[in-house]
Amino acid sequence: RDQQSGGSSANPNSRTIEVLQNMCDYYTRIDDHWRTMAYRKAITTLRRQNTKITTEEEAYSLPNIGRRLAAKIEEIVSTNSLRRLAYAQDEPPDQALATFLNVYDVGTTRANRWISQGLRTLDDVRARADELNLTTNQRIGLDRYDDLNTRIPRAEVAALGAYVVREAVRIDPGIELVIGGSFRRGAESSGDVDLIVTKKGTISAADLVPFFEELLQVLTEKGFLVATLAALHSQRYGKDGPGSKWHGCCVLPAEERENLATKRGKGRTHEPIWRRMDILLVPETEYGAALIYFTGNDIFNRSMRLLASKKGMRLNQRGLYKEVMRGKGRVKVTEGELIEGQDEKRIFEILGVKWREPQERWC
Ligand code: DCP
Ligand code: MG
Ligand code: MN
Repeated sequence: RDQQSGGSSANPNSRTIEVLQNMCDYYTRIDDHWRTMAYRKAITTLRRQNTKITTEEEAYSLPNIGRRLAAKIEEIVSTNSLRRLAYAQDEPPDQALATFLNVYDVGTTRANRWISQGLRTLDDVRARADELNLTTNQRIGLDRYDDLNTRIPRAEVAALGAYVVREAVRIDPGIELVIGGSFRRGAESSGDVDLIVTKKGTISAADLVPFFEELLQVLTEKGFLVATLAALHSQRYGKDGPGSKWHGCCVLPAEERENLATKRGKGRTHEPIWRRMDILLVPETEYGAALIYFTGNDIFNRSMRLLASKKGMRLNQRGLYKEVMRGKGRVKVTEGELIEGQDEKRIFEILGVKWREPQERWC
């Protein structure tokens, strides 16, 4: 048709489209999905016009163009540019963005919204906390910002893990607990403590729930657990996803902090530092796959999963499966048959990957 054969430069709105596209690229960059979509739709609409759209009213009468975008179109046509764009192409203040992204439970959309609202520091956010509709977790993230952004020395990760082990075996001597994450990979310091909880004879995460609920209660009573950020969701027990995962914060008891400080040759310890802890409940049957997943790192995991899929298999935190059969339209026909879940080394073997010690899994 005309539009195709004429090429894009023949479109009477090509300059407008070009400016809008720059805006759209900018909003894509800052993860503003809502504006990205609005701009994309407006661009599509403009591409379909055979006449040049010059006024706000004209633009507004077209499908998928709102008031504000219509006004911008008029501005582009009359000035050959857009004031907003000059601002947009200045990247948002990097420092503020980085700071906000380090608040627990704050993602790029929220961080960028705060920036567009003129907020630049944590104190700006705190001052307007009431109007910002913060989640409970974001409040914790703000209140404990320094704590939660302080790395945990390896010895403290070990001490925090040992504390949980002590209480866990008191409840159930059959429980096994491993510290995963960067600690298992040998890191000198970690961002959080990742714990894998399992027990011989269990076949579902649900088997561990009664024990775990008791453990949480004890650890909370003792003042070790100080916040829950994400609890288990019973309807998702045993399913893929966060169903068997608990996220929260803990602190090392004063006594043990003294011990650590003495070992490091430092004097008295001050206030306790809140530490992030993630706990994964894993039945014995999924232990190997969970170990791989929770040891990471994330890039290593991605490459293992990619490799599995290239070999017609699927790897997730629960096991290694035969790839699902897909019928017409890529509809799943079967869930895929479990090949191996329990044994970490076997999963490497079946995938044809030379065994890598956790310390060798940095990517
Ligand atoms: N993981 C993953 N993909 C993600 C997040 C996590 O595969 N998007 C896996 C690999 C990680 C493990 O979970 O190693 C634990 O996640 P953490 O975020 O705790 O990351 P690390 O323990 O590796 O590092 P840190 O020291 O920052 O906690
Ligand atoms: Mg970790
Ligand atoms: Mn973690």
